[in-house]
Amino acid sequence: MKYPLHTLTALLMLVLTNQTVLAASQLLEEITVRGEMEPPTQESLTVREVRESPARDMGEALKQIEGVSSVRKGAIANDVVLRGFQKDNINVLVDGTRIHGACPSRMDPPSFHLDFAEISEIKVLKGPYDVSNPGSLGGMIDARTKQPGKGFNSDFNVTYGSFDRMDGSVTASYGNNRLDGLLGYAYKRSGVPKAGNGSLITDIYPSTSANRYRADTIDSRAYEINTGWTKFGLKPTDNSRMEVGYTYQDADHVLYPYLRMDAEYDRTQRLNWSYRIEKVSPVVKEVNLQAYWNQVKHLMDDRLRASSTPSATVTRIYSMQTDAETRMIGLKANGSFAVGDGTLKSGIDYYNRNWDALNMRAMYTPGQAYSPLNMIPDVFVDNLGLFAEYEIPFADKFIFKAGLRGDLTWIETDKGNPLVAEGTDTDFAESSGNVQLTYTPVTGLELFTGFGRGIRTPDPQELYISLPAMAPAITWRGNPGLQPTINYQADVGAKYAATRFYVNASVFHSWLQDYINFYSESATAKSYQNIDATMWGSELGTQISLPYDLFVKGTLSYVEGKNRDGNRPLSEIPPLSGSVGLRYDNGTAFCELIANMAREQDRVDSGLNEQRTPGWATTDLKAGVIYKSLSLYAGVYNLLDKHYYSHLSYLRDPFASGTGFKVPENGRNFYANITYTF
Ligand SMILES: [Cu+2]
Repeated sequence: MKYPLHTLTALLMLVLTNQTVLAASQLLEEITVRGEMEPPTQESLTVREVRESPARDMGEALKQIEGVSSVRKGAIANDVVLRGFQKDNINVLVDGTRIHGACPSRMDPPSFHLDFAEISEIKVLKGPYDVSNPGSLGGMIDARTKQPGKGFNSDFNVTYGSFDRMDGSVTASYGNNRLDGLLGYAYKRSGVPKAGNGSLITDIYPSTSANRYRADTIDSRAYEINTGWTKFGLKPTDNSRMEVGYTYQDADHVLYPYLRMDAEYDRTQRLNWSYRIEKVSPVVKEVNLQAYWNQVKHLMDDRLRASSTPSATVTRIYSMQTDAETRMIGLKANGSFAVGDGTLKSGIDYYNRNWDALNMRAMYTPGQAYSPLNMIPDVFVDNLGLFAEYEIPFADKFIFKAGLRGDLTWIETDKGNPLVAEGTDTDFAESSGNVQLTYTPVTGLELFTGFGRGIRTPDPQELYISLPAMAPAITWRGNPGLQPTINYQADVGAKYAATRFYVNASVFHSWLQDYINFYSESATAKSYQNIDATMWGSELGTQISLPYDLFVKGTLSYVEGKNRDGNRPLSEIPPLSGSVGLRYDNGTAFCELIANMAREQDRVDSGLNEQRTPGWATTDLKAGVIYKSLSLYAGVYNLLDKHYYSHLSYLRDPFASGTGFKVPENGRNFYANITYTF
């Protein structure tokens, strides 16, 4: 074992994380895959890492990856942030399909609409290097669902933990050479977690706030989610496969202390059909066809808050409610072809997204209580895109890759609201592209450089949302004149991999033209504007296998954003953070100690009255045994019961009910998991 010791020592001093595995050999395989198979701009999370962690959703689980953070709004439904890029600045996909939440306040981000038990792997691509999907401006996250294996397989998985949290799932599958099928069901629920100071995370408002939870609801169930799914596969020939999958998810009574309302329900359906044929001819390497549909129905109101207390004006069980729905239809066709010494991948894709949100408030229009308002005025977005990407190795040590993509986008309102008339339309024609060069001077060392232009169009909310309020309450409105954001980004990365470890370092710089920024339009209105902005950041990651069955994993992430027009920091940028984990794993038993830390975030957007967030450090401990097809894990997270906040969970207008109310992270929490595979 030859390690460049000086490098490692430096890394270990800097970094830290968690991570884990069922068997030492599996861990080594992960190290190999990450070290040798993944390009420096790509990261992944395996099913093992998801299972061992007490993460309640994908947003929380992905925080294990350097460069990824999340926005906490409650006990669940964490929104993924990649290198400071969030919401529509990144693509979060499921098996390559687009899914958007229905809630205008992102109670249900894309990653909320699937269960862990459906997932086999999550791929994270950083930077504007994905041309096969529209809108991968800052990066792309794709959750791949499990495929049925050969023969009969099933597994049973249950986790129980602090705050009466329970997660359970059962999957069963059968497959032969021609046909396969899979069935799965998952259930999760939790009470309201407590923060490190012993208070419920719902208990963050003063007793005078209208947004405080009512005495009988403050400790009610934090969420309850049932998910069922099925998948069928057919292999007409040895080199082709057709697949159809369907998922139904019903989330009930989901609390969002970050916001002024809670979700009564959030019901999702996902349907995905795909056909793939490989090795058609020496020239045609692969052809993929895909068609998908999904729908989310979301109802939220304030019935659990003091603001719904009956009065002369509040005559229903709520004082405010939003009934929202979104639908997506998508088609994709692409292929890979041998051209010269390289591979050409090219394709066409189309999607149609509809988004409608109806808001009703007791006091919005005096004399007309609960008059309906088209908060998001039934907006249709059509997008048609074409792309081509060519990859060619040359001179033994180099790989050159270049991609180009063109998109046409049409957006139209089917209803009107105080901001925009029915039938208003806008369209965009944009192109994106990138060049990437990978150099392997010696085996194991990979140097990467890339430059890209990424595009994303304004979304229906940023363009057309309208939520008027009587001063001093804040009006929230879109900006129908918004232009698409263009990201010119440069990346440099280096990865060194040997059989027992890898180190990956990357730096990026983004010049953002027409970045869509949330801002204070006036003392009583918040809206969106195009600004010039820059972002830069760096990540470091490593996984090392040491003697005596010991493993070390570390991550370090930093990003900085600047509003160049306003000459101040961009809002909602995560602070410097990192983790380091030490693990003993002999293949049948493991034990892991993880330290996580974040520095204070003092780069805040004064224009939004954003507040500083102090730094913090927490410790997690977990252990497990594997006996044949049974595995048992148990752990305690936030061992020292620290009371702390993630900077991204700061409550901002138009929802802030004052300054300084934040949703704290969970205090000390225990969990135990049993998985049985047969
Ligand atoms: Cu909502």
